[in-house]
Amino acid sequence: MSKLARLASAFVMMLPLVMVSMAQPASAAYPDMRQYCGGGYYCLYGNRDWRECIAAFAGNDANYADNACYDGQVSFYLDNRTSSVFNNGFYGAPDDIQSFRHPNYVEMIWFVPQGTYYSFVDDWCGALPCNDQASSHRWV
Ligand SMILES: [Ca+2]
Ligand SMILES: [Ca+2]
Repeated sequence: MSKLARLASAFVMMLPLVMVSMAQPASAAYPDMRQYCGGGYYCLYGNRDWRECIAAFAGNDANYADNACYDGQVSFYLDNRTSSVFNNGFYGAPDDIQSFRHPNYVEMIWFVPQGTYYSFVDDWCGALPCNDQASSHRWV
């Protein structure tokens, strides 16, 4: 099947799902939390589509082992948990983000330009999975 045909059939299959989700929003319990990412911050989320366990950073962080995230209460350690991100940094270098698999900026797994958000980080890293892997980040 051609790529276009695959896309078309995937789109047709999505339509009933979209209608179901409009009638019964799953977002009530776990809303899209991009709106809680303030200007100047790099925000990380524990689940896809910017849901669950938000953490926001104005600066660099060399090790997430001592960072919590907010999920209605401040809990759940951030380390090795990130599934989606939003770079809401202010325009003007350094305003892009490098995220790393390990503490101390070792092994970059994704790059997020200023003003960009990724609904699922695995779509933006290399051959090795990067979901639930991030342990540090820095502005560049
Ligand atoms: Ca996750
Ligand atoms: Ca890690």
